[in-house]
Amino acid sequence: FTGNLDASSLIERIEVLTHVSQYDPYKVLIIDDSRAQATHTERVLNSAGIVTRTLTEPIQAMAELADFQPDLIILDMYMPDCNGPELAKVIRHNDRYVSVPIIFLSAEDDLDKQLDAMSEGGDDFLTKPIKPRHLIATVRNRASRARNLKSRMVRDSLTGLYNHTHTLQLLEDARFRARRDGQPLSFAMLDIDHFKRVNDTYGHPMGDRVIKSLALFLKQRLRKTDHIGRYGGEEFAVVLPDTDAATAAKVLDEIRQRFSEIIYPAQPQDLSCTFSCGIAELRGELDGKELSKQADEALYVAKHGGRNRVEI
Ligand code: GH3
Ligand code: MG
Ligand code: MG
Ligand code: MG
Repeated sequence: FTGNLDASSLIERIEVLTHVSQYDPYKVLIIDDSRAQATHTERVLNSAGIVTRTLTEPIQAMAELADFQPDLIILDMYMPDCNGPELAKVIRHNDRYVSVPIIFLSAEDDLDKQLDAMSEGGDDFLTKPIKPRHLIATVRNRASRARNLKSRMVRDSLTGLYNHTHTLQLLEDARFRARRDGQPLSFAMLDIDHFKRVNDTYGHPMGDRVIKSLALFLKQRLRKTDHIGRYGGEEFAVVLPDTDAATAAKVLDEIRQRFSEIIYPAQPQDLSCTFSCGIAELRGELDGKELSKQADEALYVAKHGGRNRVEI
């Protein structure tokens, strides 16, 4: 590569592209039955700008993981209901948390017991008392690498948006929160109109450009709290927390309008594109599958109603 691009500015660029937010503080879930122990750990980590949440009842771990989405877990060895290694095994059993680092923090100094705990899913075993700098460095290093890896696993490489699988996981998390908080939730599905023609007339690279530009357009115009996914080839999905269907339709319709006004310089003639969109709102006991099915049905109506429109 040329010019004054050094490695760090290159990395910065890649992070902008893939939206890895290395600048968001790391989030650590502390699971320890002793409030006093947990408070000490919290203070050390908080002093380094790391956000913490503490759970003294391991039984709530799975719900807390879904809600807090920590970068890393600090786990006690001995707790009344359930010991640390057992809990690590349960956490690891869930697809979503196979790669979240688990660090045991305990006064246990028997190496056999430490190694057993690691074999159940722990990544590190830190023995108390531990120097604050040691704890902070371990947490930072592990969390940083895990965050990088995760962002690569959950994103689509062409657009940097969330991939299909992760979009559905985000929908599940959002559904959980919407239910808990009694807030509305909408799910939108978008599909570019007559996209085959774009590829056939202008070539595949031009098609890719349109896909990337719609991705960027959605990122710019939606809220930071909305989750945008590339659902398939020229299909996108958006999870809109705290938003009812009518509001979602208004937002997406404005995006639809603006997107249709973009002109891509091309041969044999300049190109513009439109998309159709279907929206469904979470109601009653709808699960994620049913919600996306309803959005898909609304999308079908939009397509058959003449395309370039938003339907609920
Ligand atoms: P409709 O308005 O009914 O959606 O028409 P359409 O032509 O968009 O419908 P269809 O889903 O049949 O075609 C989608 C096309 O998108 C087919 C495929 O070649 C193209 N496509 C899928 N993924 C990509 C991609 O990553 N890049 C490009 N350039 N084209 C893609
Ligand atoms: Mg304990
Ligand atoms: Mg399609
Ligand atoms: Mg299409």
